[in-house]
Amino acid sequence: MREIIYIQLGQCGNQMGAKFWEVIADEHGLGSDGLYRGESDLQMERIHVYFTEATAGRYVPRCILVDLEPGCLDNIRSGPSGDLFRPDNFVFGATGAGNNWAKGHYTDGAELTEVIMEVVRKECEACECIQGFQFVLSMGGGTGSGLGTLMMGKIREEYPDRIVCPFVAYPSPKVSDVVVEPYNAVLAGHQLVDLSDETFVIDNEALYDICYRTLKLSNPTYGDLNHLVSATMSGVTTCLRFPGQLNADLRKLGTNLVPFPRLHFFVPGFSPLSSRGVQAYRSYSVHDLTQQMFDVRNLMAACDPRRGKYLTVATLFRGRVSIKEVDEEMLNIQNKNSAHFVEWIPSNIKTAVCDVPPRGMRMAVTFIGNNTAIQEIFRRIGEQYSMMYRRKAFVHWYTAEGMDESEFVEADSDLTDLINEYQQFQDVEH
Ligand SMILES: Nc1nc2c(ncn2[C@@H]2O[C@H](COP(=O)(O)OP(=O)(O)OP(=O)(O)O)[C@@H](O)[C@H]2O)c(=O)[nH]1
Ligand SMILES: [Mg+2]
Repeated sequence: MREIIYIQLGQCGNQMGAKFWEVIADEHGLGSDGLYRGESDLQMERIHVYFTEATAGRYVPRCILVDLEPGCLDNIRSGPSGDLFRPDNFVFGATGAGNNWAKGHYTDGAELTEVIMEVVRKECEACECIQGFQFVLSMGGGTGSGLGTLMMGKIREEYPDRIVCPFVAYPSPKVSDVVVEPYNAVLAGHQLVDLSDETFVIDNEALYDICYRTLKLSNPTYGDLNHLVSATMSGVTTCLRFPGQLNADLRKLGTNLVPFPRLHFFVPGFSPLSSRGVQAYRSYSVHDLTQQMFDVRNLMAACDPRRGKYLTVATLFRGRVSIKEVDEEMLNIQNKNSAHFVEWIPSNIKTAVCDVPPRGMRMAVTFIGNNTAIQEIFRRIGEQYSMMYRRKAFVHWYTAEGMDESEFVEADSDLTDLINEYQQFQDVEH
């Protein structure tokens, strides 16, 4: 068995994570009490990747819920899937990190790491052979980004050969108006370059635009944004959770998608898009889905792949689709857009098919792209960062937590290097 341990931190991490667990528990036939009521062997075959079998046929998410304040975890506990989680796996502090990365990383958060590691160890002891750790967090707050990246470092030390795979939400002024978010995002991003093997970049700017423009929601809530996130997260983990060959574990996914160790920031996408509580009324063909998934409007990160090049791509069709048709459509789209795929990695698009569609849909497709255009997100945040840092605005909040000011400079220059590396591979001809 190849188990995954899942750690969700901070408000955003816990809200997105809770939604993910609701969706996948349902996909695997589990009720909110963790009991199996499903109808297909496919649901059970690899259930151990994400769930531990407890007593009396109950399945429990292998999930650790962390926050530096209790409010969000209280909501989850009393919410629709609150009973699903193991009560011992809720780890929380009293006061929050106040949107300060240094508080999460160096002071208040650091005090909680041993407690969290104890829970991690207990989970690991109950596993046969863990494949890796997934993290879910926001880049813009203090807890998820600060304590989250600190925990990645601790996990790296204690489990050096396991895969670290975070899902991170980048901040957007369209969604949140906390002024220091670019600081937190750049400081955390610097850590991700080294500590993560495979990073899924979720971007609130893109989620907002999808809700506003495509789904016509004039005032999107976090519930609306997280509906898109949970559809995407359930999609990208399908290969890990259901039987199949391609990208069947985190290591294989990394081998196929990461051509250079630092360039491990993926743009996820999903099609068809639908809003919460509304099912897709249209029925889509494989052709429609293939066209849509490569469309910039279906990507969960605000960057335009037409301005960059795909290093690698993994796609996953779900539902009863004809594999022959999928192959033809994929070949077609590659031929038409060959200029957007680097020539020096032959067959850099991998496609898998899983028979089980998402709930309420006949078929759907998930997309994972490693595209050099991801640099647009780093540039956007980097510019906001530089404007403030030029005047050293708000820096004292960080140094007051014992953070050395040089870390601001290092983090920024590391991100500039990363941008340049993407650019360099974008420019390579052969
Ligand atoms: N997509 C999405 N983004 C969220 C959600 N909740 C918060 N965010 C974003 O996350 C950032 C704020 O981070 P939080 O996760 O609230 O912060 P935290 O990790 O709890 O840290 P502190 O509250 O500072 O201790 C902002 O960019 C918000 O827009 C959510 O449920 N979904
Ligand atoms: Mg918080």
